Amino acid sequence: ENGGGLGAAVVTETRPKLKKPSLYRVLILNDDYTPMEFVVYVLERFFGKSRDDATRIMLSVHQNGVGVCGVFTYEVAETKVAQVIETSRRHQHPLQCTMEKD
Ligand code: TYC
Repeated sequence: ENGGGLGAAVVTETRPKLKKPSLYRVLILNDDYTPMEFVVYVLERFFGKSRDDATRIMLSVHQNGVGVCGVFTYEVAETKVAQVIETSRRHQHPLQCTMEKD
């Protein structure tokens, strides 16, 4: 910056406008067939939950139909959803996972 005396260079500092990324909730859905232990495993493996937290979330989904696994930027959320669905499919469980804007 420089208010500028005669002949002085004028230096204008510009800051790029950084926008915070939108966040997305990753949700798991209840169903009648996926074993409780498999849901706990998925929450530990892909969402870094402790066994206790994973068990609480799984039971809440079992009772309420849906639950939040975590909140992530778009591409991370998309990857988690794909990992859960693919792992469930490989194990022939119908567990479903989706994302929505936070
Ligand atoms: N309802 C399932 C059962 O009784 C357990 C379950 C919990 C399934 C959470 C999916 O996201 C889920 N075996």
